[in-house]
Amino acid sequence: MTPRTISTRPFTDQRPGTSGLRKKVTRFQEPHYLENFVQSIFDSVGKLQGETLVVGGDGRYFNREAIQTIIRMAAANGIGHLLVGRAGLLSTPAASAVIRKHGAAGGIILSASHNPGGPDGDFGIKFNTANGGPAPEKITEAIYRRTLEIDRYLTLDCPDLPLDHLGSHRLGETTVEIIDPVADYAQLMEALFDFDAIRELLQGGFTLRFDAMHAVTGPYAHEILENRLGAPSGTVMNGTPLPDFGGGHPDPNLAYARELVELLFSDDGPDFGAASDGDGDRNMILGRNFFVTPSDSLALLTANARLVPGYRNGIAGVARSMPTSLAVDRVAEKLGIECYETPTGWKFFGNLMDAGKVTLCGEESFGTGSNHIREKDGLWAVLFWLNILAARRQSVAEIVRQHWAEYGRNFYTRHDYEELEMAAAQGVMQHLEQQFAILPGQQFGSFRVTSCDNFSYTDPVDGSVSSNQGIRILFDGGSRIVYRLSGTGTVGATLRIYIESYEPDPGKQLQDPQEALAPLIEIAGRLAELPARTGRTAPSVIT
Ligand code: VG1
Ligand code: CO
Repeated sequence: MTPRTISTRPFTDQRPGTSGLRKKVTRFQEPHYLENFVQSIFDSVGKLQGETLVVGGDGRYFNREAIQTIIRMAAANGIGHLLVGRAGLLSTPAASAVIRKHGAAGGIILSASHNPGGPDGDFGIKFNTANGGPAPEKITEAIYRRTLEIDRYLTLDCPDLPLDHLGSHRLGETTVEIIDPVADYAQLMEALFDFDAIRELLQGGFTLRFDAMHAVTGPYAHEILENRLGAPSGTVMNGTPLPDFGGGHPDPNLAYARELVELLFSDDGPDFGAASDGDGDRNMILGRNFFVTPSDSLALLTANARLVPGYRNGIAGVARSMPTSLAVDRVAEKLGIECYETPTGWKFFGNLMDAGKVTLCGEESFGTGSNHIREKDGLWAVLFWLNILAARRQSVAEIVRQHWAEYGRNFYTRHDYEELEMAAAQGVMQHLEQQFAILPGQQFGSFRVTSCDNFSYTDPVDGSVSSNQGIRILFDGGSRIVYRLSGTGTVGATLRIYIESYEPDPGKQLQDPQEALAPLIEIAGRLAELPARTGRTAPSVIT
């Protein structure tokens, strides 16, 4: 089998965003589009020849075709050993676990995460390095530069491989192994959590539902929650991965996981509910009649980590993305550990974990994880919660309220304005920056601005600098407004506004966040001149 060289020409829109390259499926289906990006990975990453590479995706439309293409190209490029998830499936956290366990040089993950799928939906591809984490900016920028000059790629002429059956195949010098996508991951979860205690909790009448949203976590949740932990069948909802996610939006939040939310907020709903996203790295945690904000969840996991076997010896430090609420900072302070503030996107946590500086990390966007892998991990967060619930035997609501009473509550909300015109969105950001000189000291109702900046991060491990990571306006008493433009959308621009205030008084902690934050929400809109600049009077999504 001799590799074939195909000539090609660059596409100019292949710069990876917050989490890989995301575009419409139709763009990826254009001749050479996927191939150019994959070859650019092989050309710029180096050291992959003869090595092991992991390949899998979230099962969305075009996943199988893309995997067959990548297998041929990987073989033509001299990759030694390919590990491919059966049916082309690997959740993002499972891919990270497999890379680490098998000492792979990296992995290619096909996913557009929570973005809708199907022929008119989105597709995505990202490269993870040998530590199992998303490639850092240095590498994604090198890949991008390569896409701008590429003039050929390598492939093989060979039939499609049977992805649905476990087994080993040989393509020239390359072996391709179709692996069970769940096994390594499930084993890792058993090593971290007290499965016996969770099993006992479930036997004692505690009820739960997990919504896989017809995305990749279905098989993982069936195996772990139902088979290994003994939850009754039916615990996992929407558990069959579908190429179009059943027409839904596989984003685990109050807006898109409606079915689950209604169940948890009904009269005789289950005690616990959770959902994950398209590629299995996000999580939403619900108690009966109770929603846990992701920022609070990170703080709670940190405060309760010693109840979990995998973290019994304590945690080295924590990290959160800049827009994530300051709730975890207060826990870190009490524990006497470091809390790092990074730009949005999991790739910024990798160095901190590799250097042993942090154990837990999280983002406000329903992402939580730890140094067990180098990606955020949806089911891991669910198991962490179940382990805490098994140890404390209190309801989710009780646990969270106690936490607020002890540490204070960070009221938090995110307002997204989707599909704005790029120029209008950039205009908002420029307008805000232009006010930096005059804002400090200004009074807005009862809020006084203390400082503002455009967040810039210097990685404490390798010294690399990432600037322009979001505008922060800080007020007296710990309130904040943060503005940033999304790096995962595929249509126009998405403006995210993150709003937060701190309430230490337990008597005032039970308000609805939208009400508690109403004055700040108003200030956020006024400062950004939203209606005039974007024509919008309300956000597209509130989380
Ligand atoms: C969003 C979230 C960010 C997350 C990223 C990838 O990015 O805000 O916190 O890391 O998605 O998550 P952005 O640039 O659109 O705000 V996933 O589950 O989509 O891989
Ligand atoms: Co995701």
